[in-house]
Amino acid sequence: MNDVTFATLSPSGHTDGFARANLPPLATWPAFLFDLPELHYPARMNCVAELLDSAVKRGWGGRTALIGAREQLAYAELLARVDRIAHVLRHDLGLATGNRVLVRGANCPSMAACILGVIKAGCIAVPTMPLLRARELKAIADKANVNAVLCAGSLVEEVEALDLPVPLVVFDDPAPDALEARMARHGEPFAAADTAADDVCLISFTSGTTGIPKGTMHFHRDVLAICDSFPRHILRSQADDVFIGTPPLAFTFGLGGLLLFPLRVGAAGVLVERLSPETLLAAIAEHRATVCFTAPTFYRQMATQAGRFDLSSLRASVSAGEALPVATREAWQAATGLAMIDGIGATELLHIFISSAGDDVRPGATGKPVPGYQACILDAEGRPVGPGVIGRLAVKGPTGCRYLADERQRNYVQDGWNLTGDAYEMDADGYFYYRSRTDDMIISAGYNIAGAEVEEALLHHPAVAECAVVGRADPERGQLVEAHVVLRSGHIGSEALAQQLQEFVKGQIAPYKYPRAILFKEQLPRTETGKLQRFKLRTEAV
Ligand code: 3UK
Repeated sequence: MNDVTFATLSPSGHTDGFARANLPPLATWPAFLFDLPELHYPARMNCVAELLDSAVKRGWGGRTALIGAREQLAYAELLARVDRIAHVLRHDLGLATGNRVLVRGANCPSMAACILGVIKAGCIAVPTMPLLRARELKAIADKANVNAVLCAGSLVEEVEALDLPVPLVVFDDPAPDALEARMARHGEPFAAADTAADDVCLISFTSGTTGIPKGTMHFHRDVLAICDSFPRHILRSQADDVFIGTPPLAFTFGLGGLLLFPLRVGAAGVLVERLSPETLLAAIAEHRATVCFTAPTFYRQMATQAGRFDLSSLRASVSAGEALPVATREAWQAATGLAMIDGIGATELLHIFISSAGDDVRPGATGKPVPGYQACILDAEGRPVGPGVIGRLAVKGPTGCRYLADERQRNYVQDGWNLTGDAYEMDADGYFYYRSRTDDMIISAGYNIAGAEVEEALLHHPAVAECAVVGRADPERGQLVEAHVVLRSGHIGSEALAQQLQEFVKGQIAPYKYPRAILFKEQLPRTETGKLQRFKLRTEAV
């Protein structure tokens, strides 16, 4: 197989050279693989023209593209809206190609249209999550040096507080200078900006459970490459699919799963905000959704209520963002009959790169590399290790890490491999098993303990709704295995129950791994992308 590391980039279609100037040095890029014919893209292309204009040209104009809480848009209607937005950006606001546009909103059709409009205009979309506060938004706006902001009317306060010296246009808003009023003045089609396949179109900030957020830069070709990998080969999405789920569009898990993947095949994406496990189940039934994307804890909570809803339309459920415990896989399968599709993705690689579906699923394993990607396990010195040895997960494929002006590029990419920061193990058949984050391995009295294994054991207990196991600094043992447990309703935390849980764990896994401390909690701290914030548990006062 050929590793293609581009010694040069093709001529940019951008007037503003910010993105090219702030890409990491070529020598620090990962290798890129384009062996598969479906990953051969033309040197010049705009990914939104490929996703949207081509769909309408193919005769899909009347098909439903997006379903929101208040409106539905057919492909032709979405295209018309995207074109109007592109006109506003380039003509009314006078933005140049290559300018960065921060987009802020909850999941809804207008948020999606804004992201697509920015990219079709040849600008670079910087999507941000609704829960971010002024300080976090400021860090992103500064780092990406944004030239304009598109913000949902209901979320504008935090942006106004920043007092950025760039145009701010609100959308989903009746104001006379809002995006909708401006769009009404532009009826003509917008010819997609003539960009290079390797021009940056998206800067996605990592959800960052720790540290300063990193901006990951993605090309037009990367956006298509994720559509032509996981959904094509593992999910096997088709035109009659209806995608639904919880991840925000500003998280690449949601951007791919709820917007890009459906558009690539002429399918529909349901975009509704603030879904709970219960309302997601209701929405699946209401929209006859076929494919669901959400995090493991959501599936675990949904499993207990699934019986009350008509989920007969659902054919695939994708779990990502965190490790999928076998107990959760089993509960979901028992409730719905569906074999969960686990998949590991990362903002740096844009979407899922290891996964398996259907008969290829092996419980406990994330899966095998998605066609187009390669993976292996490396030891501390960077040498590949064989089956049964825990080491650092290393990946390469059509997408890979390019941080926006960030020294941490050298940590994530070594010898052409993307190092995700996960400790994994491979079996003799090439399946990959998640063990922990490399920096989360608990070392207690000389033993290496993967928190996920202890969590797995606890989750099999009927009183446990959710749990998180961390290593807390301990003078005697170095680290102490500490479990934070959320109980199912009807159970009350007590010393007796804690002891019962400890015995329960000892009955399933090597006794030295049992949680010496158990703390009962109302809820666990999570990011907006659904990830557990383990560092908060490790450091909080007890
Ligand atoms: C962890 C998993 C075990 C793992 C993401 C799908 O999560 C996404 O991106 P992030 O940048 O985080 C990446 C890290 O999250 N992780 C994700 N999926 C799994 N661990 N099993 C899994 N199935 O530590 C990884 O390094 O927030 C997920 C698609 C797009 C994404 N950006």
